[in-house]
Amino acid sequence: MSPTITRSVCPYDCPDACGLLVEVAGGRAVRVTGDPDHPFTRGTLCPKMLHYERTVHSPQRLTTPLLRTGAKGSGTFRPIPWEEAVERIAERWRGIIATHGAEAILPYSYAGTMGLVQRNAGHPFFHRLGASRLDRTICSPAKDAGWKAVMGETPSPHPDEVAESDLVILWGINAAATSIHFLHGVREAKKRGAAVWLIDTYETPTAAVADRVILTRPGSDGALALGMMHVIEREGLADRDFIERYVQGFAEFSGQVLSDCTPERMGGITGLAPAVIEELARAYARAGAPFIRLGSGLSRYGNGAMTVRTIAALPALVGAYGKRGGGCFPGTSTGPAFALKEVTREDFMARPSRIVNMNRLGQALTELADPPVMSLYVYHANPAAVTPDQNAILRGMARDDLFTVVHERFMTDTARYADIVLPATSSLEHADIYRSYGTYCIQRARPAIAPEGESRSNWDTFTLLAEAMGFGEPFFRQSADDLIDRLLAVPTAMREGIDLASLAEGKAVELPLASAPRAFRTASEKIEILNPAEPHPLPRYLAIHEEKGDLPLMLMTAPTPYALNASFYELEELREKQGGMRLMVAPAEASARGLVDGQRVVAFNGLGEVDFILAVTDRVPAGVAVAEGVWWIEHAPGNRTVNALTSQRLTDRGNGSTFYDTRIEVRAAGKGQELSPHSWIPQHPM
Ligand SMILES: Nc1nc2c(c(=O)[nH]1)N[C@H]1C(S)=C(S)[C@@H](COP(=O)(O)OP(=O)(O)OC[C@H]3O[C@@H](n4cnc5c(=O)[nH]c(N)nc54)[C@H](O)[C@@H]3O)O[C@H]1N2
Ligand SMILES: Nc1nc2c(c(=O)[nH]1)N[C@H]1C(S)=C(S)[C@@H](COP(=O)(O)OP(=O)(O)OC[C@H]3O[C@@H](n4cnc5c(=O)[nH]c(N)nc54)[C@H](O)[C@@H]3O)O[C@H]1N2
Ligand code: SF4
Ligand SMILES: [Mo]
Repeated sequence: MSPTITRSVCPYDCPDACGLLVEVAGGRAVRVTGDPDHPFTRGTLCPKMLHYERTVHSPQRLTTPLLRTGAKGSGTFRPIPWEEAVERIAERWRGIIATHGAEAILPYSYAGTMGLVQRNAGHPFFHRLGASRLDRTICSPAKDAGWKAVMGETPSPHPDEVAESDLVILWGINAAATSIHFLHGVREAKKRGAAVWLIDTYETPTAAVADRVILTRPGSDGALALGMMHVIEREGLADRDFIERYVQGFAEFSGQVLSDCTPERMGGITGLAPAVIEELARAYARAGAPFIRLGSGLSRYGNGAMTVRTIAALPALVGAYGKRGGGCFPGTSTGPAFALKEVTREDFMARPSRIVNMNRLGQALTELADPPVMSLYVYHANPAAVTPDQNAILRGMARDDLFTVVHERFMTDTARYADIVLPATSSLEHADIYRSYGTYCIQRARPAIAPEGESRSNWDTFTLLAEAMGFGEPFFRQSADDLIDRLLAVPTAMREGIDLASLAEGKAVELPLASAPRAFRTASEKIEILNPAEPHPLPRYLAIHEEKGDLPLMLMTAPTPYALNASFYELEELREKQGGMRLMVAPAEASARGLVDGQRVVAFNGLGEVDFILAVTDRVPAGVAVAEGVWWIEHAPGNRTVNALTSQRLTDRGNGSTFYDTRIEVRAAGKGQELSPHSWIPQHPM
């Protein structure tokens, strides 16, 4: 029988949201390719998704519910039927609610799947239950806060507009890993003669497309932008006319802040020579349409929101926000395209319940009182791997009195600590509707194949749990497709005029770009360099948390091209491409410690110790160490992974994570200190 082809969408937390073509034969996905009709991704896929069918039909997929039979974390379970699993969960929850109240139950979810219905499927259920709410701030809320302080709700340009720029700055973004399709427009710009700069803390694979690689000290990019703006102003290169018409507070900024931000002072903070800052400022100001593609890494510091805010001011000085091909692109805000409250149903809450910051899960599980967290329900997230302060989380998850349910596709580090594991469908096995944070496309996906084994989607699992908890609302008896239809039935300004027939066929459809150029959607209708609503009304340099830390290396917990957060570690070929769980350092840092390439080392700080394989490379400057990827413990050299080194401290604004604001020291893994990969004994902090 010849294969049938179904359109689908890449469900992962990636700005590109690729269109997929899925070949199905005999009920199995046999090949997955890029959809050439997708307006932004144009038929190419990244290395992670070239064999999505191997993830979907992996022999490691969970196919039945499991009940824990051994110690927590041991990974010993026995299969049980769904009815029994659901009944056990409902019974435990009833008991916990009777003793501690419903806020003793904490849901934990993030972005294993980005589809609007499956991603948010638990919200109505937990709102109805009265459970604690989760503040989902692990990714980039500081970036959003910093951007909004200057630009409000001003939409970003179309990502392909970068092709019309003559100076592209990839600022704190490893696009070769995290947004490969954006590089299409960058290459087009290069063909037309544009220069490309990369500003990062080490030489990432994205350096291959850059003409110029500028390495700043971690967390210091705000100072670089301030130094550039000082030079632009001092040398009369600012666009006075644009500033007068479209910018609020430039005179105050120039007088109170910029005057002190000499290249010498800012060079001291960034580690760049003053002459380099001057050169960058002149080239930036002289470009016809400079385009900044802003990543999120630089916002994951104690000063992250302020850094983004400062960078967002730079294009205003030279009028780049008014030019086609110019300005700044932090991502797209396509949230208003759908009335998501139809899915999340906050109105199901009898009263507003407690909010727990997801970055502080370790604290929540070990320290929270009134009530303590007595049950954790994790779905499409892997907090034991991806969330800061792994030791605190594992200590919490090892609590015998904590009732943990994990809904997963694989036996992750988190699932190993569950009392009950529920098997989840992959995106090819359930329906959803997708938007994107790097494009203006939306797309509806229908299941291409039947669920593997007894796996169920997030939505279908919450309908079962709702029934078991006796929730009578008809809302909980709908199918995922009913809910998608409902989302599409509620009109929004952003979706006005879209091609509904193509959407129904499963094709990617672009939202029309709502705003005319130079409509700045802020309170003042101007670019707000001065924002009186902010605690600091003007941008300025703020220090990072670890500025005065006593350990010598700043740890970059960066993305790898061959995994996505802690996803894709089921595929051996991708693990091999990463070359194992490595820590990269400069030759001088290795030799100062008597360490050599390929050796097993221990990275440590006050929070934990993690074994890595050392990679000595001059792509990393002195003072920095780089750990790409968030490995599963079962594939790590030791018994912890990178987030045993990261802290629960938050960003200046937005309550975000501060993964990169981390200091470590490194030593050789000594005899007797070798950690066995399967010793699942939770450590106590040193
Ligand atoms: N292959 C792959 N793709 C991914 C992911 C992945 O893990 N792997 N993750 C997905 C997710 S969840 C997200 S949020 C997105 C974006 O994920 P992000 O983590 O925002 O990744 P990038 O935007 O590429 O930015 C990270 C870059 O910032 C750099 N950086 C860190 N600190 C600084 C600094 O102080 N200054 C400067 N200039 N640079 C700094 C890091 O070295 C790194 O190269 O990518 C998504 N796509
Ligand atoms: N050291 C370090 N840590 C990081 C980062 C980093 O760059 N460095 N990045 C951070 C960032 S930006 C983010 S956004 C977070 C991401 O954190 P998470 O969203 O928790 O990360 P993922 O690894 O993508 O884990 C998602 C899990 O969802 C499962 N899953 C996929 N689809 C479904 C489904 O339909 N249903 C269910 N029930 N499960 C499903 C997958 O099997 C996977 O194990 O990680 C953060 N952690
Ligand atoms: S992870 Fe990103 S680049 Fe790769 S297929 Fe998915 S959407 Fe496309
Ligand atoms: Mo993220």
